Amino acid sequence: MIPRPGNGDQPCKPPVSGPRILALSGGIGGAKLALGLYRLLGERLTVVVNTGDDFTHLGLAISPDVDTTLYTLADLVDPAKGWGRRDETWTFMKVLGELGGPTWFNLGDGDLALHVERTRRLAAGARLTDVTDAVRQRFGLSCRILPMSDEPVATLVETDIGPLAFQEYFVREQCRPRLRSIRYEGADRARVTPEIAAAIADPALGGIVVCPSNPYLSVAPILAVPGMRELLESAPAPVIAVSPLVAGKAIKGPTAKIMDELGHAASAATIASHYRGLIDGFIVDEADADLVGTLGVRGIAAKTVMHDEAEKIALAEVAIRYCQELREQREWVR
Ligand code: FO1
Repeated sequence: MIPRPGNGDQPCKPPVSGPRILALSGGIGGAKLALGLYRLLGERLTVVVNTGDDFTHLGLAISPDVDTTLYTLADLVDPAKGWGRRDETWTFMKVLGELGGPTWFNLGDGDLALHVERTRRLAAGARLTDVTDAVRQRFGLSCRILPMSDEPVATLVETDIGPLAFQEYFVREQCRPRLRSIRYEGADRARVTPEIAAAIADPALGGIVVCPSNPYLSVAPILAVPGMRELLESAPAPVIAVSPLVAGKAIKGPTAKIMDELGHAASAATIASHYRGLIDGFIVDEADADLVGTLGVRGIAAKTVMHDEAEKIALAEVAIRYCQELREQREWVR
């Protein structure tokens, strides 16, 4: 029985015992499900986060997906944008613009402090894993938030206007250029961190949930870290994924557009086959319920669109239960 979140003034207090869940996530979409999982699991949740979007900007080490996860789980995120901090002020960007500096990537004043502090600690020799964990503790979060690797990996896209770094493509060019290919520079030199290896091998692990993040831009960089996919495939728990597409359309972001440009049919079925060999079960949206049984992998249908916290918790509950069911049936043994 999964504990229900608290009502009214009663905060949700997840029990400390019970199976652990490991989630793989990118930015905004993935963090929504991660929040639902966090409400139900507390310290029994570990989130492995994409760092392929990371870059150095204005001399600062920026880790957008790590920060989106931290801010979302700590209830600090800007609810309208889904990234950055709520109640942010923008004096730095205003003055930067007045000075003729680059303003295409928006850094709020409060957010800026995190980038400055991360840059300072990394320059002093700290690992991104430890810097992230220090911020996680400062934010009062009990779950673990683990960058996919401590070595830099950069998602680069080949487009019809030439090669672009991820944030140039995503933010500066607003995903308008046609995508030809994607590569994850530095992935061959990246290593799985001891924290991630231990979390995957944990005998108390009840399931691995691939969040509804972009499979090509957000989840693929995580899987490109040498040894990561093999560790996940041999984990002592089932691996499930949640489709980021609903009736062939992305809730947010360029997933459907880039699938089309890469020559893949934009459907949940394509994503299920993209994850084939890794996953033991796939959750499609209720609008795609007719695809269950045709996916080439076990699947169920559920409401995957998450407008509010109740819907995030509801989907998290479905994902946890599905892991439990697969585990009980031992159907996940490949
Ligand atoms: N997304 C935008 O669309 N425009 C921005 O100016 C922007 C700035 C930004 C700053 C810090 C941060 O942590 C995230 C930021 N994002 C911005 C979001 C980010 O580009 C994307 O959400 C991810 O990289 C994709 O998951």
